[in-house]
Amino acid sequence: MHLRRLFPVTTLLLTALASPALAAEPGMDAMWGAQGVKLTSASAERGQLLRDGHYAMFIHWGLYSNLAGTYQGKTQYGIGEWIMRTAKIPVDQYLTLAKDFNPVQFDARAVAKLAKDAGMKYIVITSKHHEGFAMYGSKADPFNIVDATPFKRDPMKELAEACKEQGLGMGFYYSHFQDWTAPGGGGGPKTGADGKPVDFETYFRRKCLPQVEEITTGYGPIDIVWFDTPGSLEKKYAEELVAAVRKHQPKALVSGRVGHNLGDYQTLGDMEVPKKKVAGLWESVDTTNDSWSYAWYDSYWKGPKEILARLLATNARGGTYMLNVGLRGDGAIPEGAARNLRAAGAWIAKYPQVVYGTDPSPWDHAQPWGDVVGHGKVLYLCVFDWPRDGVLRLHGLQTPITKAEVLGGGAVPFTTDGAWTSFTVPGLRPDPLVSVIRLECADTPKAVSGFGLEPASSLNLDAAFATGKDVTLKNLSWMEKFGEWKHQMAAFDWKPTGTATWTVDVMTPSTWRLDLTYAAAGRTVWKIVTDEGVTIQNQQNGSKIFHRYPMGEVVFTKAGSHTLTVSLVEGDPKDAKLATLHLTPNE
Ligand code: JFZ
Repeated sequence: MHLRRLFPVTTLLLTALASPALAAEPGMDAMWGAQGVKLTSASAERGQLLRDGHYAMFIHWGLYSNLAGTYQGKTQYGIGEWIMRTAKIPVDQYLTLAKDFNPVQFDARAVAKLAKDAGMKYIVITSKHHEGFAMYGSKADPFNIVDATPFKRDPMKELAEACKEQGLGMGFYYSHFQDWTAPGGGGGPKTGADGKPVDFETYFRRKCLPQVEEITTGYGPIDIVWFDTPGSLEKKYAEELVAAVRKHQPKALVSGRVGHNLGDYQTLGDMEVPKKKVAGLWESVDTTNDSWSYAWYDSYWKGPKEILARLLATNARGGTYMLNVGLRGDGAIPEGAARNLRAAGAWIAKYPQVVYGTDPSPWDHAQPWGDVVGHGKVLYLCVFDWPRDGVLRLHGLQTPITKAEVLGGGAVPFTTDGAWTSFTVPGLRPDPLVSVIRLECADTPKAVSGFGLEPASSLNLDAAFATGKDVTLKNLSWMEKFGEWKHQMAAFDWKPTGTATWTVDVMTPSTWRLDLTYAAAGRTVWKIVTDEGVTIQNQQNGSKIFHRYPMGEVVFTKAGSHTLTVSLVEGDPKDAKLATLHLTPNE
């Protein structure tokens, strides 16, 4: 199954969920390769921008932006920068798009100002995407914005200057393997204008390496070269590219997607905010809406609270968050993206210490009400769901607290009882977006792993935290619209004796509604048994896409540690994929 190669080694394809029409299309396979990185002390030093900044702007902008998701009157849903593939545009046709590209609304200062107002610390922009069109004045290849369009300006130069003015870092995305319009490039024409075969070596010498030299010499000091989709690129080419970056920009980071473990840091699967802590230097890349590049129909903008939730969750798991904006074909910033980014940025301006230079959470998972980041002996409890009963409960903090306060507000009284700390908080949330409680601890805070179950919050137990027996637990990645990735850990391939078990520390005897999120081929019967012998068994529907179904009621009669064990009673043991167990207070 050639589509396997689309995925990093750690992920597995849910073939049934990928669009079969697109999956079968030539040129879409072999484009993504496994990645991973080794960290050295030099790369650790270069990583300072990621670690301190924690939040960056990604920009996808190219000829595809001008199509805005439509070709010859037909809208193509899915990531817009792949429209040459999704709409099957022939190379000679694609080349002619340049003459209609005139992004006169582009204002580099406005873009840099937006990033600054959003609270972002650097910008990474597409200098050349898979389409092969250089968004800067390239001497190496005429298919570029200065030589092939009526626009004639070099927007990369303008943006590099604007970033400098705003004190922002700057980096270039460069598609080093895929080039769909240059002979010899990955996924590109196999022959030149004369009809003779052109190999990748020729493409690499003629276009790829010279262009990487150009972007690393013509735009002042840059901070990142963001290579992408190494596909079947040979190691020697990745090595040469890294050497070129090191030579011209010794302080710049090279993204892990350069391939062959040669990058300085790791990028998780697109649009992925991990649920469990990830070690090392890494980033999550995400979009303000669904597509990376501008698409006319794509208005599902993430709101300020969702942006902050994804940013803080990424930081809390140990990473940096890079959030994309697709500039329009006329060069303007889409208003929906700008509005939501500014609103999130206004929050960050109020609480900068909660974002920049923070340490990951001492817990390896999020909290039921939000998330936690640290800084030395300080913890910031970022509360997204303010408690309705005036008590915020925290499970598993092992280090004594010396001081607790609402950030920007008053002191917060608290009591501790075993693994639980209870904070008496104001009845009304202090901040309409995310309220922060600042804790000072006697030492660097430590937490016990494991989940607490307290009366005021729902708890979602992800398969990432389950213990499996005679079942496979694995991270699954699939797309719902083309190129729009979803990621979920799941328990599947159930043996007759297979179980998935979660352990929870129950604060008080209590009753809960229990739901399961799963994917399955059809109707499925699950059984959930607690250590106290409570049994829920129920049949619900199943669909190939993950969906949440009610199962039954569960009672814990005693406080303390309990287990919930799930098994499959009826249903296809290969297709039944269990993702999450949800506990909701029964009120
Ligand atoms: C790549 C590009 O193909 C896409 O157009 C966009 O630029 C995105 C940021 O990067 O897509 C990828 C690359 C890697 C993975 C998934 C999509 N991956 O490793 O899961």
